[in-house]
Amino acid sequence: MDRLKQAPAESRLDRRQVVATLLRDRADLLVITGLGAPTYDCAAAGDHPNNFYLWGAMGGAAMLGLGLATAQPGRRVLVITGDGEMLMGLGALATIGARKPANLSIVVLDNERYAETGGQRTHTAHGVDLAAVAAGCGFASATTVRTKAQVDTLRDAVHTADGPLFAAVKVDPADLPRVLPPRDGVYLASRFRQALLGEAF
Ligand SMILES: Cc1ncc(C[n+]2csc(CCOP(=O)(O)OP(=O)(O)O)c2C)c(N)n1
Ligand SMILES: [Mg+2]
Repeated sequence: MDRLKQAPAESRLDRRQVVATLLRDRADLLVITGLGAPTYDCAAAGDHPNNFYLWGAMGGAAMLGLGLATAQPGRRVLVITGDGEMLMGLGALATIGARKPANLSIVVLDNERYAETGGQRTHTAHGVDLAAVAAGCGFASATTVRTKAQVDTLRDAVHTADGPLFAAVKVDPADLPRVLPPRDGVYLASRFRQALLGEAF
């Protein structure tokens, strides 16, 4: 028996398809990505100046999203990150629950692994329920997503629903080919600021 066996294979979504769906017709959505595979997934869906990729700062993606959503209440902000990254900054969910930014969504691509560093099992492989944590922190919506239909619903909620919204999307743990967006942090920050604030920032 495969000791790494987790949920039935048919219930594990393709992370690249999930992200492509979430970013379909993205309009002026602002996107923060957690380091590693979630960054590659967003790059695979198409590099965009409204993407800010975290190449490090593990544990900081949700908090960066909170800061951005607070500074830009008129824009919708989506954080796409991994379960390992989210678990490292779990306290962010409490702060977001307390602040309740209506324009912020946190989507965790939950493969129950630290894929980037060799596939070690994370706490979610041992029963930790991230959506339950977010619900307990006071998120307006907190769900575990397992089907394509739920991903479609999530895409619309990210664009229209009152948040803060949280979703743990159960994805296949396959290690996919890397798609690397720009890696220069100064360039990425300047590009993002210019796209958001215009030439005069
Ligand atoms: C502070 C810190 N600790 C550890 C690492 C090494 N590291 C980089 S990505 C990663 C795993 C990320 O796992 P997850 O967020 O679940 O993404 P996945 O690759 O599984 O999609 C780790 C441990 C790091 N970059 N920074
Ligand atoms: Mg993971």
